[in-house]
Amino acid sequence: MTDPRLTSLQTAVPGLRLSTEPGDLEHYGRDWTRRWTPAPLAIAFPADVAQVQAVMRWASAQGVAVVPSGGRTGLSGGAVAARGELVLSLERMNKVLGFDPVDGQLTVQAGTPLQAVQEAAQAQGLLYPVDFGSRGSCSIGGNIATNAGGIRVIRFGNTREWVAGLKLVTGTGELLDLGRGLVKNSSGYDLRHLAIGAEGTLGVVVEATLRLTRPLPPAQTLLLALPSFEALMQVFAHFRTRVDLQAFEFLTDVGLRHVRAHGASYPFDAVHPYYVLTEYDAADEAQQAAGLAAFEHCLAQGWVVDGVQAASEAQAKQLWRLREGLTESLAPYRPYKNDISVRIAVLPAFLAQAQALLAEAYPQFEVVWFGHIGDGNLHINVLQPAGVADADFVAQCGQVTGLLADLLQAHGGSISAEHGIGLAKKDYLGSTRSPAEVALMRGIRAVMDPAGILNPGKLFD
Ligand code: 2HG
Ligand code: ZN
Repeated sequence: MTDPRLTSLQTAVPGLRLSTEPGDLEHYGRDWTRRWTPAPLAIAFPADVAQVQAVMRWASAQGVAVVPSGGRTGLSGGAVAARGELVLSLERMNKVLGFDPVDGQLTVQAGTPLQAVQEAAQAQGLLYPVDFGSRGSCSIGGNIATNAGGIRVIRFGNTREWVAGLKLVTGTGELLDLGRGLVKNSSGYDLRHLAIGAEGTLGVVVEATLRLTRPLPPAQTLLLALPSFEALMQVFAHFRTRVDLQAFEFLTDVGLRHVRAHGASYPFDAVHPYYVLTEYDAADEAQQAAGLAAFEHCLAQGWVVDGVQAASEAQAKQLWRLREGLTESLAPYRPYKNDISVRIAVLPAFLAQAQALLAEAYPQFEVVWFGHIGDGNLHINVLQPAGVADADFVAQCGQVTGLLADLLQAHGGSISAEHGIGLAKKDYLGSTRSPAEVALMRGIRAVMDPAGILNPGKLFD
């Protein structure tokens, strides 16, 4: 029998597409974490902003919790619906609405996949520079909700830097037109930036106006093999001052083993403890020579023991697979993820302590480190061994995360660099944000969502 709330929703929003198909509940109720059992009330697929507003007005009147939903590639449970929520999928709102050649700004609906945004920019001879492995599946609305980072932050910053305008539907169904593409606007609080990274707790992102930039110059892609983490920091310090970096990513032999087992090809004969995948501007001979000189210097210092330059775009893609294939290759182990950041200057000191902590805490678990070293952002994936029960594994990892959170606090770092707090990290929010900050966040949330229906239980309770 149909839930009477859905009959009421259908009456309140005529023409709204709704699904209660078991396959849809399962699919739209989860994200890439695979840790919570999906149990949404139903999935709503609004066709336009007016329908989103009508759904939110209805939900706030009825007290029904709503989970805004993009590509659900999140890794913190921010888009999980495990408690009878209505999932509000932006998937049908996936159109590029327009491009202004004078402003160089692209306006898209929130459900547009990141890759489609990048392609629309490219079609205008420009670049939307935020980029990461899930580009084909994630949506721009989700990117905005988590202030997503990725592999080009070192050059271009996070999603936040590129959002010139944002349309947001609040918990009461009000439509806010924030920023409006203005370059200058000194007229009080910039609510746009509150919504960015709010994980759908302050409103539903329905439309974004994005800044674009000039395409990147031709790059040299280089995979380096390194003997130690100390060498990694030396190589980074050397390269960043001699070339214009487009990316500087690292992984270890442990991650390499998984990604190779998953089909990525490996260019070296021997296996090494650390790897860097870097890209830097190589538009002319001078830039190419600077890159080569940096490489040779690192080799001479013993910071690098081997290296391979991509000779073609196809080879560059192969090298990138070693880094971008990591998340997928680890997924079968249902890893417990930490996504942490510290200031780059603090990284060596923090890492020495963090590595010691994790080695002691997880002697029996496999731990895979990788990430965006140039942003001070490390990803730690703890693999769940066969035979260890879910609850035991999560409890143990949660306890270690508490210790890691203390260490991060001591070093002024963050418990979530780019994946968001969601459900997974909310117990540790206090290590990164002060009680006064959290109290203010609660107050802001209560103002923008007085009925408490927007993604409840996410970020904080
Ligand atoms: C990446 O950098 C993503 O590849 C995912 O942020 C990280 O799977 C992870 O832990
Ligand atoms: Zn990342």
